Amino acid sequence: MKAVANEHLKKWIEEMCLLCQPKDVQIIDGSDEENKQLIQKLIESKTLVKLKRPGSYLARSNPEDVARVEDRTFICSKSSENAGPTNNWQEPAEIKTKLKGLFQGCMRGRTMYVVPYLMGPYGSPYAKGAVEITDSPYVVVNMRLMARVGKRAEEALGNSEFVKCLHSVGRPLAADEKDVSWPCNPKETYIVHFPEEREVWSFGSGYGGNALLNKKCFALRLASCMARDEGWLAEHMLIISVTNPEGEKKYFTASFPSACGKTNLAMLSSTLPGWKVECVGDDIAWMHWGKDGRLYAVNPEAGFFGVATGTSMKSNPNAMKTIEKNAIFTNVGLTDDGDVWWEGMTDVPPQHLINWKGEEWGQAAVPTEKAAHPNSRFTAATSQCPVVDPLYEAPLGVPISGIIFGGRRSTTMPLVRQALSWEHGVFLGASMTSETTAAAKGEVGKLRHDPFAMLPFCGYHMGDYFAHWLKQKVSGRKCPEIFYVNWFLKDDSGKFLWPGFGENMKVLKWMCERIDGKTKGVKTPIGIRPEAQELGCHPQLLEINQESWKKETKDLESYFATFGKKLPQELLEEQKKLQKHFECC
Ligand code: TSX
Ligand code: MN
Repeated sequence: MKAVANEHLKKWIEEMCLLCQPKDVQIIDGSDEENKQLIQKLIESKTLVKLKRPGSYLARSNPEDVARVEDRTFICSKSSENAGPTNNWQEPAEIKTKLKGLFQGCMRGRTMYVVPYLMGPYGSPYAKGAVEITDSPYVVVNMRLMARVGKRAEEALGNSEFVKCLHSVGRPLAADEKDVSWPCNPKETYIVHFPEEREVWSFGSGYGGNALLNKKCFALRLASCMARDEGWLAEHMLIISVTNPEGEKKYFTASFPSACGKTNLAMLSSTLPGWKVECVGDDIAWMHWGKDGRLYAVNPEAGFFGVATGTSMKSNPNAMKTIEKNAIFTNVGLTDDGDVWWEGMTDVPPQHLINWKGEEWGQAAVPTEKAAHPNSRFTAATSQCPVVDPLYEAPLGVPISGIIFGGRRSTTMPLVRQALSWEHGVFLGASMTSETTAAAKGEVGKLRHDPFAMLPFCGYHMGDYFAHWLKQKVSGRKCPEIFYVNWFLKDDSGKFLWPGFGENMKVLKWMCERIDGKTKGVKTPIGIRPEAQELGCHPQLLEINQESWKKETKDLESYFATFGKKLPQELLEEQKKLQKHFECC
């Protein structure tokens, strides 16, 4: 084993070797040669299949290990009150004893990989160092695309403390036992966060957010706690720039619940001549206030881990170009010529392929099985995106002019509106709701609350989180304008009223013009809206239905009540204001 310089890391590796008892230890340096060897090993173990696309591979997971496991995810702060009513909590010392039992000898017969990584651009004062210890080489090759991994990250750690992420697939190998292609332990899966100790312990799953601990576990759950303590924001938001025909550029962040096309918006291909969108990130924004009083965002990630299903040259041509090479695909179909396919990629499916479960697919006239799992993924570096913003790695981030919230709603929520104040904007974030789709588990079309799209990702009490947002308005600061959008309104016959996708550029243009004071807008009780002719859209897209809003406001009252006394008074006041308005008329 190569020596490590950081004293804390040296000690932690020794401790974790004693606990997990791996066959050997490999410190990840991030080199191409090292990656080549890991890929070779993954091909030999049949975890990866080499594809026709240059430098690209396919992985098929165990069918029981296909998504994040929210009922197995815990926020183990010292006090249960700090985890709040929306997180699972267990007493930290008790669960750590349980975890130590599970991790005892869990890496027998496997290599322990030590992955030093940095979240945030190199040289950024906002970047944070961490190390993931994992027994999954699949995790290592994905993290290499998703984060800044290896020697440079280890150097950036210096001798300081770092976030400790421990991961095991939870399936030790006996002396001469043959490995399976996707080792995991679904019955004993635990994703456990210790916010005060800045630690994550993840056991039993090799998939996505359960195993790539840099992403949801660190950059959102732990980082949201750090942000609360240090006065910044760690958010589940994409970051884009919008440039007008005069070449003037504005940056926006946006958060949406799942199945709203966040990655599609992050790489939007504009239909408006002269207007363009460029991408800084598609999932996470770390935001700090600059000396000039403006809010600056960095993308802590270095890659995309996007949903493949539904991605096409029509829905997201720039994502399709991003994954033309050096990409890892998980749980998609494998075509006869060694390429990938998933539902929604093309109008006509291939005649035959091997589906995500490794089965023959396509002979039946109406396939009963899916080619790809609905939560199938692609992994690729941000740098490969053809519309990557020139400042995507700027150490101080990009200045944010607007923050966009949204949700998938077939009724009630108009296409776009602008918040009336910072408090009203925070209220809009807190009142985010979305209708479930077939991609998510559970009933289709059910309304779910997902405040700030942070419900599964906030590492502390959501009431305190709302208060933290409200506190950001301080004199001397220029808060971004806040907007709320809904691309998914339907008419009475069930047809989408708004064409969406590239046409959303028109909505972004209106936002830019509002920010610059170039258009007046119409003030309503739920926010400032455009004139229908400004967007050239159906007037129904901007209507306010009194009855629907009366119901909406009442539902919000009972939702807000679930946060108890931690719900900030300002948000209750916004809700009451609306209730009063819609009751009387
Ligand atoms: O991503 C979407 N966006 C945002 C794009 C930047 N989707 C896909 C959602 C699933 C992830 C959308 N779907 C959007 C949208 O704006 N809008 C819709 C609804 C819709 C679907 C199909 C059509 C129109 C709207 N088709 C035609 O009009 C032909
Ligand atoms: Mn996300």
